[in-house]
Amino acid sequence: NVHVNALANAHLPDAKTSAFASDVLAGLTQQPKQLSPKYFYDAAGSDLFEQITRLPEYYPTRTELGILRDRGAEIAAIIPEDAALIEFGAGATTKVRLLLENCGFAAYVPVDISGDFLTAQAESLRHDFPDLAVHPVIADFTTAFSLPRAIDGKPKVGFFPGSTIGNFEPHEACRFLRSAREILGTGALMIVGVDLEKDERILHAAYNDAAGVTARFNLNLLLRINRELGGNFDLSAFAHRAIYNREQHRIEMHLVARKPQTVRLLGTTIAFRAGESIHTENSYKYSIARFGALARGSGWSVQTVWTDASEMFSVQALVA
Ligand code: AVI
Repeated sequence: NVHVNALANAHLPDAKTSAFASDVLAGLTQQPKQLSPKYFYDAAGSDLFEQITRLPEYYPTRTELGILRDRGAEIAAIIPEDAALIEFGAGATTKVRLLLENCGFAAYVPVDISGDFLTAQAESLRHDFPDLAVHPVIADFTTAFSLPRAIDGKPKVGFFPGSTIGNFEPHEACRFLRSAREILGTGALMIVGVDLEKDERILHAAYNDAAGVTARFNLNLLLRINRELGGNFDLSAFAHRAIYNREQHRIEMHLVARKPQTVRLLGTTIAFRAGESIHTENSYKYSIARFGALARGSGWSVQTVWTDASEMFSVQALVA
């Protein structure tokens, strides 16, 4: 029986691959063509994103870190005693370490879909914060999940840094904040990193870096499709384009066909006109007023907004 299953499985992609496959097929056969930015983050894409966060033009990561560092005491002052910190999505631990150092949390609950990543992260935090109870949860943080019983009765503080909320459509951001409100419960706090509207030239440079790392990050999506779904995209036939859409307050990333071409994947032929684009990402930029309205519409109210001196980025404390 085991043998038969192994054979059968050799021909069946796992559930993750098939969700990727059906999303890619649906996205590339609609007009205009689009792909979800959540698929950027395979191993190579996560590594390229790490490189982006260190680029001179990419201000968000270092600006947010500066706010968390400079306002550490003020943030600590609003955190109740014995609280549990619940991080939605677990990336590099740099930001959460700042909160843990400043605020004296009793427990830390990183929530992420990637179990391997969580285990490694939990290990290093347990080592560096021996008094902290670390309870990783493997789950898709955009949908409902249960918190570990071990933090029952503790005050809850959510953490969603990096302006990842800006990669959601506004209705998705609203749904996410509502779901977080349900999971964390009445009286909870939520600390969210939100990128702000600013001079378009700064935005343009941040997503069109001189070293071309963002272009590689964008094009890596086609490489991933080739590798995991047996596609035959010619990467040299697509160009990275990032533009600011003023009406929608968002950076849009596209991959633009340099010439007419067809691509085969998963038994389907996809035709591209010269100049036709695949829309791969939106990165919404908020005014403080517009984010406040979004938060209120999702069952939260804004308690405090911290920004850097140039008001490039904000860290906002929401209360349920
Ligand atoms: C992860 N996210 C907040 C990044 C952003 O700025 O929207 C992803 C990114 N895309 C291009 N550069 C960085």
